[in-house]
Amino acid sequence: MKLVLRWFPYGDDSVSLRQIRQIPGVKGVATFLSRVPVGDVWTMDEILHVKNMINSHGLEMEVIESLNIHEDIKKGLSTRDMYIDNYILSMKNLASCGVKCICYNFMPVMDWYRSVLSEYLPDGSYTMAYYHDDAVKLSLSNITSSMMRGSNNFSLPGWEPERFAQMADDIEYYRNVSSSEYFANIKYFLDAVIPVAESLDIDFAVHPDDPPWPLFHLPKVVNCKESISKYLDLVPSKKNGLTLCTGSLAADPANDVADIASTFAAMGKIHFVHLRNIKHVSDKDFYESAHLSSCGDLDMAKIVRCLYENGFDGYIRPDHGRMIWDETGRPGYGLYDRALGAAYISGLWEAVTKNG
Ligand code: CS2
Ligand code: MN
Repeated sequence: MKLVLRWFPYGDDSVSLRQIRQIPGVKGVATFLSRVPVGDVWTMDEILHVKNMINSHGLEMEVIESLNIHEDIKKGLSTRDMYIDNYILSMKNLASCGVKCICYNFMPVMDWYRSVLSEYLPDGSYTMAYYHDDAVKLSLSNITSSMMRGSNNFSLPGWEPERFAQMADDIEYYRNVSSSEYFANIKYFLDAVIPVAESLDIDFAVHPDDPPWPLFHLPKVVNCKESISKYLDLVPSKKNGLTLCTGSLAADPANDVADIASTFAAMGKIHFVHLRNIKHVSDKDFYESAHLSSCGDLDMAKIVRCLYENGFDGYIRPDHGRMIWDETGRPGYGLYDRALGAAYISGLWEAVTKNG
């Protein structure tokens, strides 16, 4: 297991590489080239620029989160072949720079969504939360403006303001796309990229839908054990794997995350883990708690044990943290609570490896 932290380059992070280097146990960062427009090739120059910066702080750049997929690929438009060619070139360049794992998602139009980006908790911290009734009654423009307002002037992955103009049309477009058509578009993409991942020895790790139920009637892709299997079976290969995001999957109380961890780790299909905890206030309402089992609904020790006992040997990162100790920054991505999460994960891992 290798512990990493998510980090955003180009000055778009309140947390520095120097600070990350000082978190015990953290070996590297998961990062991405946010200034390359989605669909363009990640050139060697640009990758090396970021990699050298990371390496010069004694950290590794073995995980990319995310190499995002152009909407034309998701929609299955005729332009998709060009974007897939670009994607493959980016993969090749990343592999030559030592990248071993690519996290991505296939969610249409938007990445994750929370209805509250800064909710006050009784212990005086602030966290992100999701209230389903609010989420479904808001218009898209209410949602985009609340994401903008809550962003603290940092880019929120998947919610880059330049995408807002297109979002309404895209949502309309998907009204006529069935789930099976959408999965055919996924398969078309995976058929092209997985053989390349095999030849480059790069692990490909799809991130689950977050939240795991439809908003704006958009197709859902990876939101439960069955849909994970369906996705991974589209192109059977060790390289076609999963980012096990515990908080995303656990938002649906029907999902048994420990069982999902055991099942797919045993198949060698979990390449990357986002280990975070959430606390439900009702079936579809929750807030993001501190990482400890005692703070949320997830049995984090059990999940770690399931991963370990089933041979998991990939990357783990703490996921969203709360804002504590008066820190300000990108929602979910401050230093302190994620550092506590990292220390906790290291402790769980040491315990399980030493005690079996
Ligand atoms: C992340 C996702 O912040 C988050 O919620 O887990 O944005 C994740 O990076 C993407 O879905 C992966 O493509
Ligand atoms: Mn995640």
